[in-house]
Amino acid sequence: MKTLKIAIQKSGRLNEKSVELLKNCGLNFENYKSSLISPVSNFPLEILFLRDDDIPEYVQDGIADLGIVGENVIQETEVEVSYLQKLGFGKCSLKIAVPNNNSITALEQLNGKAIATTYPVILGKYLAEKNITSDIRTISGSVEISPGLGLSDAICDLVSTGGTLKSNGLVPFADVMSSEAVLIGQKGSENDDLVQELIQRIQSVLRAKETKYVVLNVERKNLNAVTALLPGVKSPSVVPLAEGDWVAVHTVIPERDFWDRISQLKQAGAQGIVVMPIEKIIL
Ligand code: PRT
Ligand code: ZN
Repeated sequence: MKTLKIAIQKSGRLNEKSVELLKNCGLNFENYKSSLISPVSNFPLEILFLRDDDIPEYVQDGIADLGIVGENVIQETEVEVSYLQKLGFGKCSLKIAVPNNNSITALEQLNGKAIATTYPVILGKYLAEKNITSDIRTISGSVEISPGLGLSDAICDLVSTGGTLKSNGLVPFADVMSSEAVLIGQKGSENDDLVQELIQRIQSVLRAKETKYVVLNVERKNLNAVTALLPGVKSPSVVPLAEGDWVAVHTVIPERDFWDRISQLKQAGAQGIVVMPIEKIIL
């Protein structure tokens, strides 16, 4: 039987979440820091641990069938791969930032200015689209210190909390792209049954993460008011309680409007609300 290969980051910001996602998909594998390849014992899959920069090309060239990597790296390496699934972690944005004592307020003022970055391809396309001609200086790291050293007038780098920019006296000036970790596959791999099976497992884990399982008690006379607030996977389950007029309602609600929903439910007469994490939702 065919064995798939999935490439994930060996160490760094995406490693832990990538391993966690695959483990939550029920895949059994060892995660030794020293290993470069780890077989999965209960699915025809091998995990390759690589530098993130190498992952897009490995997938494009078929050395790995699948990969988990930031969209920023995929776009910078300009590979031909299929985007299979956004994964909701590793979120950041690629921004142009300038020193906070700088007078640059409009994009056109970047004409003729030096911008240091590790993302020359993405930045080059962005500036070309805006008809701006800057001097793009490609450096391999610590981009944020280059204006202070007099090496550039601006930088273009990834930002998540903004702390690095701030502590280097820089302010974000323009959003070039937003990025998150994605599952990519070799072109056409989406038609493979095993790949489909894995995508479905990943989707069931992601869906579960976005929702909470809620059990609550309500008096029958308030049931309609309470169920009107509950979406459920289809509709909520209603279970009679031993005590006469009361029922227990079981349902799932989206994590994002969780606290709003809970207070609305209480107002509508819900009591004894128990909220639990969900492991998987298989539709
Ligand atoms: O060793 P390897 O080559 O595999 O890893 P790497 O060092 O190239 O990448 P790594 O582990 O730093 O990041 C992997 C991926 O995480 C990136 O390609 C992005 O898709 C994603 N990601 C999410 C980030 C950030 N957030 C991020 N904040 N990657 C880098 N940063 C850096 C940024 O470059 C800057 O130096 O963090 C600093 C800014 O962070 P804040 O929080 O101060 O804004
Ligand atoms: Zn890297």
